[in-house]
Amino acid sequence: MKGWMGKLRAICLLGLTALVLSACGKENLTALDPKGYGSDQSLYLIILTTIVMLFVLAIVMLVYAIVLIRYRKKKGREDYVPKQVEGNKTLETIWTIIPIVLLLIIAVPTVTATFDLADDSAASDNLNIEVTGNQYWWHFNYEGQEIQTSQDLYIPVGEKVYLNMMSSDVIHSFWVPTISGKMDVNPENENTMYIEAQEEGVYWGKCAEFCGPSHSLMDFKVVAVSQDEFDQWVEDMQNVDPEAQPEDAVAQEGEELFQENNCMSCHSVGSSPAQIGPNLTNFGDRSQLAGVEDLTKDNLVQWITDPESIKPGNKMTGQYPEVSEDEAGKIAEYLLQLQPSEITPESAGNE
Ligand code: HEC
Ligand SMILES: [Cu+2]
Repeated sequence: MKGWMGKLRAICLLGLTALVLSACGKENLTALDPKGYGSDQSLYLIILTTIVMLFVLAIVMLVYAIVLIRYRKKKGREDYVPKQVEGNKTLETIWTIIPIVLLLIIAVPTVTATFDLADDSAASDNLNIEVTGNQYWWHFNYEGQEIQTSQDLYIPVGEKVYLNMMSSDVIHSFWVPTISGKMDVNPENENTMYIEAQEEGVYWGKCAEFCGPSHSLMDFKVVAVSQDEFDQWVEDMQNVDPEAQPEDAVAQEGEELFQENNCMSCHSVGSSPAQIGPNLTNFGDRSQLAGVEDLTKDNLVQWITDPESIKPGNKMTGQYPEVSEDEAGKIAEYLLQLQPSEITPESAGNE
């Protein structure tokens, strides 16, 4: 009976572990199925270092097993002391050289890839985007294009896109596992990196440096579209008239409430660079709210009335007059119709 219970427990534990681990694998949030140069390099280095480590593990376990079997206490040989090899020059040399060689095998490709990914010699011929990390959202400024946007980074597929990255507060780290390596985003100095998506699609990004209570909710997306679609998106974004009135009467009321409730002191629509909160020019085109929740009217009303319940410690909570659910519904109608483009994460295949 007891053995049976033990086995059952072991099977349950194994099943649970498998379940937990399998949930980690989102198709577009994995470094193990690279679709960009940076992540190609990362995977190559992951495999290389794993092989080296397995090699070391195998040798150590082999020596361990030999020693364990050969020099165990045997009947009749209790006083046997094996030959002492302390200070053996040959052995000392061998086990100094092997680790050096192994470290070189890891270090040379790692350093090469690091310099390669930081190479910005072609930056001036390509798209440059200023990336700002904020607690707990990302802002993107398309240099020379008059486009400001937040949360979703649109890029043309197959092109190197140069990111110039800084933080407005604490250290964050920009990471889109499927297409890029990681890069720290600091408040003091600008770090640069380029990304390149080899296939069209939506790639999920994460902040990879602990930055506060909602660090794990600091999600964003890279939307990689064809060059034609990208050009269309740029045109759509540039054509937005921030003064345009919504057609719908409820949305119009919503816009007024948006202006009356201090929302504009942190958010902007259009290309003016208000930086305290996300730019909302194409808010209705997003598929996520604040990076994490599905963008639905209900969730949006919840965000406007109580952002703390969605992202603890966010910088919007308590910074505007209280709005009723009814008012929040009208504001939501206004924000959801901010849809300047047909090119969206959905059209690019967001899952
Ligand atoms: C003190 C500045 C501030 C004020 C005032 C403010 N917000 Fe925000 N808002 C933020 C910040 C910061 C975020 C990002 C929160 C996060 O994701 O951590 C945000 C996020 C949002 C989002 C989600 C945006 C996205 O890209 O998903 C919406 C919608 C929003 N705010 C609406 C409003 C409305 C409506 C008001 C007025 C009732 C308002 N905000 C007032 C700072 C502010
Ligand atoms: Cu962060």
